Amino acid sequence: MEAKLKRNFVLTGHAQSGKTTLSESILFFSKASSRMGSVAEGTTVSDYSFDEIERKVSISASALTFKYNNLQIQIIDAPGYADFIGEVISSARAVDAGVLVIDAVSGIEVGTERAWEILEAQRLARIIFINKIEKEGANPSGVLSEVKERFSKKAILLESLDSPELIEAVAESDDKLLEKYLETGTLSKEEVVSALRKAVINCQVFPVINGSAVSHKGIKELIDAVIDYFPSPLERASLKGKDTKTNEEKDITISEDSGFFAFVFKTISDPYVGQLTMLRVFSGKLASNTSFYNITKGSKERIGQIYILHGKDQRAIEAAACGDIVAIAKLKDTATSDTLGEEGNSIILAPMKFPEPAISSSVKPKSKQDEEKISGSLAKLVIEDPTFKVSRDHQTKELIISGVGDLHLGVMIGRLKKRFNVEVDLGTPKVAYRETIIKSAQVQGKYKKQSGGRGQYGDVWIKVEPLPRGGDFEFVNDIFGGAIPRNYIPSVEKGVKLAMSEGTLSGNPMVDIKVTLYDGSYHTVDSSDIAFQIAGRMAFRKAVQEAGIILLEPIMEVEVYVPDEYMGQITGDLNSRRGRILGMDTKGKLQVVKATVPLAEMFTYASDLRSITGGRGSYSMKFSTYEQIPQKIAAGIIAQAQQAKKEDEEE
Ligand SMILES: Nc1nc2c(ncn2[C@@H]2O[C@H](COP(=O)(O)OP(=O)(O)O)[C@@H](O)[C@H]2O)c(=O)[nH]1
Ligand SMILES: [Mg+2]
Repeated sequence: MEAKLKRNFVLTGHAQSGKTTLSESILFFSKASSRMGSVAEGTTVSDYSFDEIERKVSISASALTFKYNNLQIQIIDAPGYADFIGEVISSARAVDAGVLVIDAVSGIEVGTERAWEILEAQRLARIIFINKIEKEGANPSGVLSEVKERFSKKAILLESLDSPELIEAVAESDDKLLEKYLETGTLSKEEVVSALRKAVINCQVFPVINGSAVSHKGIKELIDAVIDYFPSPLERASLKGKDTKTNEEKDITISEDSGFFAFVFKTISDPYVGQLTMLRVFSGKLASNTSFYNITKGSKERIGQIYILHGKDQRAIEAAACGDIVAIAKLKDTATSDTLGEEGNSIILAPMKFPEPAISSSVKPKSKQDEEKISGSLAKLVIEDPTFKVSRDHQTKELIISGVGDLHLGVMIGRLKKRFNVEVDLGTPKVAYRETIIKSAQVQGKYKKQSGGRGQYGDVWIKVEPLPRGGDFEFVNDIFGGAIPRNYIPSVEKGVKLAMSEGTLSGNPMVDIKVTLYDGSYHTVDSSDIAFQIAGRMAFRKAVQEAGIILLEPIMEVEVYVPDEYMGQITGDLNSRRGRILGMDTKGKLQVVKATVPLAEMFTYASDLRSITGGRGSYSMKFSTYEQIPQKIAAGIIAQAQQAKKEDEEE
């Protein structure tokens, strides 16, 4: 199928706004399904996995593919809960546009904002669907005003093409049209449609549609708008990549006839075929049973059958073409965030950035059999979910799992049991503290053992520098003139990474550090991979000591909804939790307090809020950033960690 006949978009928004139900309604309307499934009954095409059916919420993004009026439409239905935000981040990298679903009763919620930000970051064309308009208390016009105020004045109700507001907005996006409009006072229908299409693609107008997924209102309008105004894969926002040879930014050519170019946005596991790698083809074509070049890894990989997905159904296709979102089974070397193409191409797309896990918990296998299987099973879960991490506490030797929130960890434990038959006891969740540095330092790390027999020799000079929050880790090789042979550079990086994961002050991993390897020396006989790993680790440990270490803690963005009379108590309570009040707002009959609060202070919030408000308050929470822990509290955490370490050594 020609790329101009394809449309794809992500369905995104706050949890419970009706995205999955809307996807069912779209499938039903376009005759891709003969009956409409329901989330409550666990019969939707999109929420097909056992955990989604059990919990009645979307957990993983799933792809839906169908034909409508000779067009191929692909939808990714993304989950709305903050704990699964990683799915929205990756879905946004697979599509050309987004439909933002907002509940007409609740209006803009935390998840709505986050979804908007993610779509904005990829400059994706957007349609806003205000859902549940048939429900009591629905206020679509109020929601629209809120959208205009908080997101964009260019959010415009798509009621009729003669609405003066729409015509004006469209005219403003094009000088020639504006001139004609000012002169004649009108524009033809064709002019409005084609200019609106351009404006939507350029994010100058965001059409708004009112509707109801359960009573099939606004569904035809939505599908028509997707076809008329969303970009085809050839018209999407331009894509920029980095040339790995020159480090220059380059535009990606998007066309059906140029070389194959794709991005791996997700890896999922299927009970029958095993690991499925999901990719978006941006350019060119890839046939089944051939091979591609993994540009990120610099290696060629053979492939078998390519599939196009529709919920849990996999349809074998001969080839994946420009614009398609497809899956390939059992790839060996290809991972999420890799860029794929043809040999000789050196341009890669930026890897995805996911939130650091904010919450950790120890896991203890229940039986001997569980113990044998746990590491392998956890490793598989990590491959599928870039926001899920597994580590070992260096002091207690316990296995630690970390994730975005407690719901996230709960889902992972459920998967361990159901998919791998591994049962564990979960410890009390703990805050995932991090360490970082405050200034830069340059040091030498030298590992030398040259007394009799074959020796060991590795010598490196590195510079460490603080990165902004969320910067994670960067390793720069600045070696000139072969001071260290090329093959030992990855060894140094490995040693540095190991030291980073061990932490220094409190045993928590270090983050947001740039390490530049700029000098060193080697010995033709005694140098080895291991020697350079040790030297890298030594250098890093020394460098961070000189660079000043601080402790970081996760800070959450919290929204509390309460009746007016509790406002005083609620803000007082948030203050006592080291919270910072950002603002207050009214939503229907409720007051909304927005604040940032350290996660460490929020563990008992659900029950505390219940007792303050007699069950009338509710709240939502999402990870915001890591910030430095106040000195006094940090001192306590460090003392505790060192005590634990001491006890451990005495044992
Ligand atoms: N009244 C009403 N309820 C809806 C509508 N769309 C979805 N719902 C309900 O809202 C809840 C959440 O729906 P779901 O599709 O799972 O939302 P998602 O989390 O955004 O995918 C379910 O109970 C749906 O039945 C609608 O148009 N009107
Ligand atoms: Mg859903």
